[in-house]
Amino acid sequence: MYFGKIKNKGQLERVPPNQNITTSFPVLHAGNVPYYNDLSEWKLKVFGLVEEEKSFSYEDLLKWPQLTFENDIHCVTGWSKLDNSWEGVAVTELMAHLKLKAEAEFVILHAEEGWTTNLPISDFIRETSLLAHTHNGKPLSPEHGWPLRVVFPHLYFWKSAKWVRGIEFTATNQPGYWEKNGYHQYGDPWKEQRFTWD
Ligand SMILES: Nc1nc2c(c(=O)[nH]1)N[C@H]1C(S)=C(S)[C@@H](COP(=O)(O)O)O[C@H]1N2
Ligand SMILES: [Mo]
Repeated sequence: MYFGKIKNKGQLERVPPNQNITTSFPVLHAGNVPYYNDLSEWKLKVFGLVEEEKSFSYEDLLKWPQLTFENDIHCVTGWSKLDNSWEGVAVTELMAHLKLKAEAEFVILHAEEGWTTNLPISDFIRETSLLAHTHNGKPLSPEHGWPLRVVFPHLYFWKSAKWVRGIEFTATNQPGYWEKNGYHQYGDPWKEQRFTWD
């Protein structure tokens, strides 16, 4: 992996503590990469503490406004990648199609093969949160989360679930896959919340 040098103060201010800039795009995950021949069977399920559980097809999502977000991503293993452009559906758009129950406080993202990650609803619904299908002008590769991944630029990148298939709203914070295996429940890169004890 190539670690570039920080080029100027502007970049330095954008890189959280103990992170190095990379210009490559590393692939990191547990389990297998899913491949799809077609997306006619694909659904994004929304369930848990919502007034009405819903299931969205890929076509449904493509009918909503498609936005492009520019951001930096920070992996807990120490690399940061600046100036990404992601295209997809804003989480705020998804939320406009849902009604949460009053007790809902947290989100569990469910990906292929039962992989999960957790975060507070207040972080999930930020204006910067995206359901992405495109990175730097190209459809996501299977390795990077095709057909749909979440992108939360303000948290370590492990929260940005690839191959997302379910969004569950809960009353309590329930640790996901990495959070059960020693990673922080929240994961703020600016506070270096890498591990459970940070
Ligand atoms: N479904 C799923 N999403 C996942 C993971 C995973 O194991 N499964 N790993 C996370 C981790 S630890 C990181 S660092 C990023 C890596 O994304 P990338 O491979 O596109 O760089 O995906 C996150 N999303
Ligand atoms: Mo990671």
